[in-house]
Amino acid sequence: ASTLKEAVAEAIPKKQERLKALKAKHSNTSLGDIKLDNLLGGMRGLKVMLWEGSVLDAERGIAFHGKSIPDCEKELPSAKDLGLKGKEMLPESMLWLLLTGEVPTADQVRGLSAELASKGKLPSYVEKIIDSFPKTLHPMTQFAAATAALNHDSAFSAAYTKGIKKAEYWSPTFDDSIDLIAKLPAVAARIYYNVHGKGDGKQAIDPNLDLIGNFSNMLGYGDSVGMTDFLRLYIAIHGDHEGGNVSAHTSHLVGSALSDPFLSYSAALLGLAGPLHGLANQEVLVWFKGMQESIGQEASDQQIEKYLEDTLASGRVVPGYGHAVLRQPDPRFSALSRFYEQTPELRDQPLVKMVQQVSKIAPVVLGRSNKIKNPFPNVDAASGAGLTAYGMTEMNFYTVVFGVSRALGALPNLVMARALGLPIERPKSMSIEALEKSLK
Ligand code: FCX
Repeated sequence: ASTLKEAVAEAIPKKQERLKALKAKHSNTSLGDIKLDNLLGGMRGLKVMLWEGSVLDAERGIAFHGKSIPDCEKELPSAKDLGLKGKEMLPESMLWLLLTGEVPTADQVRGLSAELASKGKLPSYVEKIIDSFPKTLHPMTQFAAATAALNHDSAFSAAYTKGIKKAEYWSPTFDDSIDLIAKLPAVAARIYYNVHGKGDGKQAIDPNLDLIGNFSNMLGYGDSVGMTDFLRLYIAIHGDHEGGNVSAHTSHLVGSALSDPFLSYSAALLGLAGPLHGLANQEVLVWFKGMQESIGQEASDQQIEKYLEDTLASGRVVPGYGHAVLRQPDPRFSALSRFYEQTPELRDQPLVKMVQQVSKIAPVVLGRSNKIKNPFPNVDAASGAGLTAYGMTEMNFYTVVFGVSRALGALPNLVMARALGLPIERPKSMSIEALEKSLK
């Protein structure tokens, strides 16, 4: 296949066959019991959703079609492989892997980058909508609203209105998804310019650059190979984290009503904007700043330990630590830490050093609590420090960068859900009275 769409078209019939075989053999096979604890406990652990891109293991962390982050770093075409400045894997390569299960060639990725560049410019009505937002409106709210507004030109919506057949749903869903992935950097950069005055808010997209090379230019960091490469790694590894997390599940749920990809992903962004999910990367920096003000930049291990204890005693969460599924340090955290250690200009940055120092002390303090199930750092503990070190000090923009990334996982899943004909989601809810009656 020379294009991603052709590769997806080849992958779909094989998946349809495998699903058909599973259904034929196992439609009534149990995947586990539902306990009251599951119902009251945010449905943790219940296997109730099909999600093709990645699987999260509590001990080993994320695997994208079976490939760990270090595997992807080795195998996926990187900036270097495409002759660009930098060396990190490209989010386009990750997108190809997530959609098809295959590692693309450098040429395939080059073609995808060019396609994304050709679709990256915003229609002027969306620019006007973004420009009309008050600067004080949180960038995530702006991001979600602008993303929803892009559905004005949705291919899926138009095709559905015309009466497209169910077997063909995936095709305009794919077209919208690529269109949205191409435009998210421009939406984000326009918001960054309006709120923080950096970059130029215009979209001078270079057709020979990759998605993140162009994103970095639009944000005003294009001259920094370090920042551009950091963003590539950041965006590649934040893309997918199986289906049950709030943003991924939201896009799946909203998409199951056949809302188009722009609406589905806008909803996902609103979930990502919550402090227990994507906003945690902003919260981590707020927490670090508070700590620095309270105990200084060169704090000792004992002072940090005490600060962590005080945070817990005050009833707040320590942002960047804990996870609903993981029971080991997050491999995404480890990947960012490795990047910091291997990058001389970052290694000695105060905030980067603090991230590393806290990541050794916090698991001990959190581990003493008998309720916290995972005392280890998650990705958000590390991500803001690199952005800050490269000059992006505006914490309320960090979740937007996460939001540019999560589309790489959420949108392929919408394409697959439609290719596999998955139905509208409609789990059963229970009232206390209904539970009392049925559990007697
Ligand atoms: N600090 C303090 N308390 C914590 C904690 C933390 N980092 N992590 C968990 N706990 C508490 C929970 O608040 C809960 O307390 P409660 O019983 O009084 O309500 C108890 O420990 C049990 O929670 P647990 O089962 O370990 O964790 P959950 O699955 O309920 O929640 C999150 C998982 C991630 C929400 C939780 O660990 C947390 O709030 N962490 C801080 C916020 C954060 O970093 N979120 C980002 C996660 C992720 F990587 C992402 O989505 O980006």
